[in-house]
Order: sequence, then structure tokens, then C-alpha cells
Amino acid sequence: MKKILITGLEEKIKKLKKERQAVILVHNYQLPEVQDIADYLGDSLELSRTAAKTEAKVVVFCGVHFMAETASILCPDKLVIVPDVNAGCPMANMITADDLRSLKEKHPGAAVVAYVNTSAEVKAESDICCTSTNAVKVVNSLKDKYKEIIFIPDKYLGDYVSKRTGKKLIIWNGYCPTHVKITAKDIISKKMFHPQAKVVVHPECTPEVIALADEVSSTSMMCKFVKESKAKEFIIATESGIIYRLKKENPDKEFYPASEASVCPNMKRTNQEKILWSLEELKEEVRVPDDIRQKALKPIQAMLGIV
Ligand code: CIZ
Ligand code: SF4
Repeated sequence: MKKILITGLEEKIKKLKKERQAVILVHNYQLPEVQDIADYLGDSLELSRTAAKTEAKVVVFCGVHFMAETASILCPDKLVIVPDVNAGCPMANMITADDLRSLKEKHPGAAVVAYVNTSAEVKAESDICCTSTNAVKVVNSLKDKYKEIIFIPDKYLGDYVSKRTGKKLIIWNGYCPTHVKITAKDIISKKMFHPQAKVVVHPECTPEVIALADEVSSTSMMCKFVKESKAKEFIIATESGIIYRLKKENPDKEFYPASEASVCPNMKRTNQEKILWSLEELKEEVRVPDDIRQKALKPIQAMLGIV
């Protein structure tokens, strides 16, 4: 059904967005009311690359802090603002630049692969970044050149990549508090109710959950997989915000969250009122200082060079 009701807030945002020459970038895990006003919807890297390409002067990044930082690293000439400066990523906060420096001292000569879910300071200490879409490809590109590879910060993504590449990795003990809430028991019981459904799992989930998957992929690849699949039902094991997008893009298909508990509180901090406020005040700015930016750009470019 076509949406006919546009709220007053939406109209105000639209008007101000034009005046400010702003673009609204929205992560796949955001609230429906935020997804509905997106200029672009996607995963963190897709959004940052969009930020770098757009003609807009202001980028309103609706996601979590490291994502806005990545946008700031890729487009320092634009004003990058976030509607809620407290929306962080607990997984990214599980490793600091000092932690990484100490780990590197213990493993001289090791290559450092940093998942995008890291701060700019941590990226600045890394050799190459990866996303959940390209992590296997990135490690494959290094595994014969380096005796040791450090993988940070997600131990579950690290374990998945290690199994898929056959390379033993030195893995940091981080994890996503939202994805660990999804258990193998959840999948098994959802599968009992929906035996025809395909099980689609994000690699931030535990190995027990990944073992039950028909498809393991990042959010952007999930959208592609679902669109191209002949199946009509899907059990989705990732942050539940993506189900709104999946349903909107595939109205003839059914989606069941693997667990009702897989909600990231940080991703839910942004709403339309805060977006309007951020456009009015042009706040809060996220800007990576230039010395860190120069260093953090290198591992991002290294990743872009091989994917
Ligand atoms: O890179 C992203 O956007 C994250 C954190 C999840 C995903 O798989 O898209
Ligand atoms: Fe971080 Fe997990 Fe939330 Fe993604 S879902 S922002 S990895 S805490």
C-alpha cells in the first residue's frame, strides 16, 4: 500500500535538508521511521562510500559513531553530523589503540586486519580494514604473505574467517552484545514453526548459530540473497531492524527474527525528532583529527584496493 501520511516532522526535515544541502544516510539497523526518510540505506561501508561521492555539503549519519568516523575519514571536506552523539558501538569500544599497540609488540611482523567496527584511532594502527562482506577475501589476500595475522575486534567474525580461509588468526576477544543474544536454541525452535524457511545468519553471531545457517552474510548481502532467492520464508539472525527493509523490498516474502532479543539499543537512539534537531543546529559534528585521519585512511584504501 502506498504511504499517504507524511508527518509534519518529515516535511520539516525534507525542507531543512534542502536548505542545508544535506543528505541523510541510514544504516540497515535503524528504526522504521528513520529508514523511511533515508536518502540512502545501506551497510556502513556502502554509506561511507556514498558520503564520499555525494555533492551534498552536510552528511547526517544515522547509525553508530564509528560509521560517522569512517565517513569523516573518506570525506573530510564535508560536515558529518550525528543526531545522537551517544550512539556508540560496544564492540568497537572493546579495543583501544593502546591495546592494539601492545598486541602488535607481542607479534612483530604480523599483519593487522581491523573490522570496520573500530574507532579511527584503532584503524590508524591497522594495516587493512574489512567488513563482514569482504573479511574472507581480505584475509585470503594476506594469508600467504604473512606468517601471523591479527584480527580485531570480533572473535566470532574472526573464528568464521579463520575457518573459511584455513588460516589460524590471532583474534581479539571482542563481540557484539546484540548478536550474542541469538542462540542455537532460538534457531532450532523457529525452524520447527517454519520448516521451509531459509536461515540467514550474520557472521557476528556465535559459531553454534553460524553452524545452523543456510546463508552467512553481511546486511547488504542479506538484502541481495533474499531478493534473488526462490524461497518465500526467512529466519533472520541479525539485528532485527533489517527486517523492516527486507519486508518493504520483498512484500511477497515472510521474515521471522531468529530472536526477539536481538535489538541494538545504540542503533535505536536515533529518531526523526533528533534528525530534525541535528539539521537545525548542524550538530553533533564527528570529525577525525587530520593526523589520525591520514593514518586511518590507509587501511580503508587498502581494503578498497582488493575488493
Ligand atoms: O558494516 C556494517 O554495516 C555492519 C556493522 C553490519 C553489516 O553486516 O552490514
Ligand atoms: Fe555494534 Fe552490535 Fe550494535 Fe552493530 S549491532 S552497532 S556491532 S553493538
